Amino acid sequence: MSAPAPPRERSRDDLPHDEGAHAPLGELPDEDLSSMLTIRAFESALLDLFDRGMLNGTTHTCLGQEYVPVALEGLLAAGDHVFSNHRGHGHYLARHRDPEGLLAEIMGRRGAVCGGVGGSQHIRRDRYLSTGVQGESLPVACGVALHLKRTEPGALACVYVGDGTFGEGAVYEALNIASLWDLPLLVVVENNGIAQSTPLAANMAGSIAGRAAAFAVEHRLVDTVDVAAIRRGLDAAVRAVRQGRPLVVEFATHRLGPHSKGDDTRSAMDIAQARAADWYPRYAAADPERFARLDAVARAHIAAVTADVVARELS
Ligand SMILES: Cc1ncc(C[n+]2csc(CCOP(=O)(O)OP(=O)(O)O)c2C)c(N)n1
Ligand SMILES: [Mg+2]
Repeated sequence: MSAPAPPRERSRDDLPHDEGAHAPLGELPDEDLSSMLTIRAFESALLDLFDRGMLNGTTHTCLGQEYVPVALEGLLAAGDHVFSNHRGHGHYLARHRDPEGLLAEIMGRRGAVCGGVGGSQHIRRDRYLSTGVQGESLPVACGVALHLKRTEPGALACVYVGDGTFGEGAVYEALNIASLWDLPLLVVVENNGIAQSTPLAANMAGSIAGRAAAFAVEHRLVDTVDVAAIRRGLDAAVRAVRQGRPLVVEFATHRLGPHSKGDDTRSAMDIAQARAADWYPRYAAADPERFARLDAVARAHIAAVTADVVARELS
């Protein structure tokens, strides 16, 4: 008996890809644009709090990548599980829309989501769990996906990982089992081309697509910031995940800021490229009046949340 053929490697043609900064964007409800703007305002506020010496430790912002969890949120159901990583503020805010609880968590103030003991990277709320340990969530998500398959068919486990995390062995054990057991596992790779200070080209032989194919797992590449197009393009594949066809979705994305604080080793050209790919000016240009209105609301909301949380007692 011959082995089943692995799925073909997906090309950039599988989903609408970026036609450039002036291509028209698909219709996006206010709610989704507000979600992206809230994440940006939240992380900008965090950086400001750091500058004022009001936060301890470090932070890993997702500035530039906010559209990824917002796009996913439109494809996820309430009963799905979401597993996040060290760069998880956007994942949490897209899922729970709770800047207050998250900021209180980061600052260890009253009202914190996890009593202030988890901080930015270790959050658990309902079916949402994050970890700062790279790759740790993949095997855990596999177990959850198996449980969902048995007890809540149609629900899935979604895991966010970075490109660098694709170097962790646990990722491959998880892909192997997910494929073998037809688990409803959705792996979202935020490929920003760098892991801390190591560019992708220096740490990955082959490709993310090729590695998924090695386990007969479907792979899709998303190379656009157009949230409506992303959702349209992924809809059928995410439905298939719910029926037990695991999927790796690779977002070609960019982080605007450093890895965490003060550790940006990228060249000026790389940083300029990340800025040029930013969704924010693109959405601003697409509908200036609506964008300015929603952005002002998001900033005012985060400013009010910040003033409130900062004034609270420690948790
Ligand atoms: C097991 C483990 N090794 C190392 C680290 C330190 N570390 C935190 S994030 C990171 C790089 C992650 O890169 P990537 O997966 O590409 O995600 P990105 O930061 O680009 O979002 C490293 C090495 C860690 N948290 N866990
Ligand atoms: Mg990375």
